[in-house]
Amino acid sequence: MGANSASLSKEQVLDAFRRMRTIREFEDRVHIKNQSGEIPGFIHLSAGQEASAVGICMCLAEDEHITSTHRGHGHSLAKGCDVVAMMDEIYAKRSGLCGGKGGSMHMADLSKGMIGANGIVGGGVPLAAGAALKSHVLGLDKASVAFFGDGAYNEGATLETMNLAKVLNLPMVFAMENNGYGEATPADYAIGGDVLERARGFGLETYAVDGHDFFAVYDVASRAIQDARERKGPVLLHISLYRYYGHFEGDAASYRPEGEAATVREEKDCLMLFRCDAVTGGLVSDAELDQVEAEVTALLDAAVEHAVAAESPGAEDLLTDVYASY
Ligand SMILES: Cc1ncc(C[n+]2csc(CCOP(=O)(O)OP(=O)(O)O)c2C)c(N)n1
Ligand SMILES: [Mg+2]
Repeated sequence: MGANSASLSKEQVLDAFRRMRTIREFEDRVHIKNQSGEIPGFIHLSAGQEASAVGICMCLAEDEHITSTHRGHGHSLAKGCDVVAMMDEIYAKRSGLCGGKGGSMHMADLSKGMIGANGIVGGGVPLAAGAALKSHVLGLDKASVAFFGDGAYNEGATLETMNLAKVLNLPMVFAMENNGYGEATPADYAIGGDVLERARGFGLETYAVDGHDFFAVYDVASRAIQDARERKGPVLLHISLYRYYGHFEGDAASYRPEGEAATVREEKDCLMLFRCDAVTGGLVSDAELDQVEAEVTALLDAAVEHAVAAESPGAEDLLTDVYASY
């Protein structure tokens, strides 16, 4: 554990575990409910990647912004979006986070600093630069974070934004979540050159971190975000992790070697490592973590029940939310 994570209070440690556990249970429920045909739309799950979302979002204030990807449930929950409203949104109900009109790939809650999930690979990256530009223009000490994947690291929008962020010295962190694959294409094959060298070529500060280790992510992210706030320059985090489910729900994932996902779960699961480190380090007890798990299970039971029973939008909702009023 580094200096920053060592200064986390017991409440913060329990909160981090709660957020990670909530994401895992949310994703596992959606996986099951999608298989039974209850959920409309296209779903991408982030189970396995929780330590990155939570380790980074815990370093941000509510009014600091993130942008996400097509795999955005974890980022949204980590940033504080309401669990019940998110499940309602997945079920396309009127009480959903976005009125049931966005679904899985368009979660957003500006009141929590969550600008949006995004079906366009790399599409969220320039939007985070926009939030950072606001901070720059108004002279605020607020940072913003763009989450994106290894596939998005090869998108022009991402590369152009790295350049712009350096030119304008935007208070921005590029959080590249490398889960080893962009759809079925291995990251090792698709990324030309060295990941960190590429970002350094744009003049960014860079850090590499094990994305299975919450405390390691928190240590690096808190430093990177503070540097961005203090206008020391934009930063790239290369976060190595793994997604347990397929690229999308329904993907047979035949491009992965047999047993790869099971081995990562067994040896590097972020919740398992968290429990081990936090208990061994004397930060919390097993019983306290068990209690959090039980509360999260009850919350997810209630969220699914609420979503199933909630009302769908009606014809009268068709023309609302079309234009923003200023
Ligand atoms: C601009 C664009 N190109 C292609 C796609 C199709 N597509 C959806 S997800 C994806 C892979 C993205 O991989 P990565 O950035 O590594 O994110 P991950 O799915 O691994 O979280 C692709 C190619 C898209 N949605 N948008
Ligand atoms: Mg990927």
